[in-house]
Amino acid sequence: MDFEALKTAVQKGRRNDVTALVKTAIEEKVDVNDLLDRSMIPAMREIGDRFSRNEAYVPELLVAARAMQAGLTLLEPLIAESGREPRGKIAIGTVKGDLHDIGKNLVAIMLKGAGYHVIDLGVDCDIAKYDEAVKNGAQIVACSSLLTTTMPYMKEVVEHFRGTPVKVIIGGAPITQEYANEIGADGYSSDANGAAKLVDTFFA
Ligand code: B1M
Repeated sequence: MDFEALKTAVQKGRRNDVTALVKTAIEEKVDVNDLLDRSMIPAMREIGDRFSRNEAYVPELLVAARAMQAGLTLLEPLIAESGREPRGKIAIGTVKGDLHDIGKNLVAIMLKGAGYHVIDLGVDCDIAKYDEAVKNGAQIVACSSLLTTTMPYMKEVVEHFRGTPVKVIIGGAPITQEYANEIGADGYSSDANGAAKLVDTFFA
């Protein structure tokens, strides 16, 4: 199995190549963990790092994510059979009153790419939605906001989960580390790849 070829195909967003390589790997009974850990997850990490350094842009991240998803769809039954446990369960949603979801979707993609089980709550999420996800096992709640008018809702979410084991992390264009500190959030990231790295710190 050519792990480098698969990695490159994911990074370049060559969905058909990814599909063909993963199908061949399945036929050759390559270990699904090797496919993920030696090829596909590092591919997403590297493009995420380039995105963080402004060396790759949203469209490149999106095509890579689409190619990654094509591979993951083929691997899903094998992942289930292999008993591979997700690294943790993360609920993500854009906060109440806010309908922007492009950044939130990128964060969800990077988290999935990093091996987490992601519960995507969509947009306009109130506390009840985050709560429901926590009842379904989410250990971390990730909130996204793009509007200065919806930022304050993050404070309500943070206060709601204060004193519980649930960690609340936040991000979005108007959000800063200072704001995260001010409202007592457990973490902040300015971009999607950073969000995956931030989540890693809770499971280290
Ligand atoms: Co809206 N919009 N919009 N909009 N929109 C902004 C945000 C705005 C800055 C434009 C402007 O005026 N210059 C402005 C907000 C101003 C402010 O609050 N001060 C604005 C406005 C005012 C509005 C409306 C109110 C307009 C109106 O109707 N009058 C309205 C609000 C609707 C609502 O939400 N209730 C509105 C609507 C829309 C569209 C529907 C048309 C569309 C959204 C489509 C969609 O998301 N499906 C839209 C868009 C596209 C934008 C802009 C142009 C682009 C946003 C975007 O997708 N960026 C935006 C202007 C801009 O940002 N230049 C704007 C790309 C995306 C990859 O970046 O979301 O920042 P971003 O995500 C990043 C990071 O922030 C981070 O990671 C991502 C990847 O690196 N991140 C996280 C995000 N979430 C995270 C969560 C984490 C961690 C990191 O958790 C831990």
